[in-house]
Amino acid sequence: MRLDVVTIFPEYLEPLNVSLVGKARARGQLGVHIHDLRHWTYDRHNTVDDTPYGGGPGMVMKTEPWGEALDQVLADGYESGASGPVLVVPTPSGRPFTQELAVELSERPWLVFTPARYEGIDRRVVDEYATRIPVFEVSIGDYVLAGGEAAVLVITEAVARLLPGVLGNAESHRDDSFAPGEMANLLEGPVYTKPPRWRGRGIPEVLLSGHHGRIARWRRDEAFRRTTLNRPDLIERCDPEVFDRHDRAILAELGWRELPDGRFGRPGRAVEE
Ligand code: JCK
Repeated sequence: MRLDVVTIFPEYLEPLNVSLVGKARARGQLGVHIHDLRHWTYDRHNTVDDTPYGGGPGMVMKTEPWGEALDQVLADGYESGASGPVLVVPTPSGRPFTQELAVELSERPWLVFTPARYEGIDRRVVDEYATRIPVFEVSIGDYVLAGGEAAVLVITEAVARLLPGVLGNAESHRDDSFAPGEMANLLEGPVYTKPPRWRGRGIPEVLLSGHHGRIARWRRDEAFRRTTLNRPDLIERCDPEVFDRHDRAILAELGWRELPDGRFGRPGRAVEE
């Protein structure tokens, strides 16, 4: 996989040299190319921003540097044998970045990221490249960042760990929470390792029991407890087919009830209709 990143803060992308992404690069599974957007400015002040049409606060990134940068990045990539580029544009108004989208991006051979600053990029840039290649405008969450670079690091890490051979063990992400698929999307329960006693705190007895069936059941119960507490939306969204008898008993115990449509909800909370 090839990654290109065009940014006014190349040093912000330094973390791509370490850890998981760095290892994928070292193995030759990933080629990362960072570009300074100001390289494609020609005035004395290397200007990349200007005032917004229509007025309002802040500045907007200009079309010309982005256009020249992306034309050259795409031309150089094709020149060196890459193909099938997609443009990934972090923006607070993008579609949510999910594990499903991480999987989709991990199947692409070439990702070009355009992390912006200020109030974002002149709309015409995205519209122009969308006529040539697939464009994904994505948001990593419902909070406001100062720019798109941190989003590129987040997306890149989520994508890189899905590349074959990047995680030592191919099974490691099979039952990730949020993984698309038929399994219930539950949060993980707690995990423990040695020592068996730490500051007076032990390990849940069942984990030392050697009863694999009981351990699996306990883990699933803990996952339910945590999910109901932290992410009730995941339970509500679940296809109830995935709940077995014991799941249903636990949900009932935790105050959840089967709704007329078969999904689960909690009485006293707003439900559609
Ligand atoms: C890219 C510039 C800063 C700040 C206008 C937005 C109401 C516009 C992101 N999950 C995410 N949060 N923020 C970003 C993100 C922020 C960016 C850029 C991504 C480029 N900024 C900025 C404020 C505004 N407000 C909400 C109005 C841009 C992602 N991915």
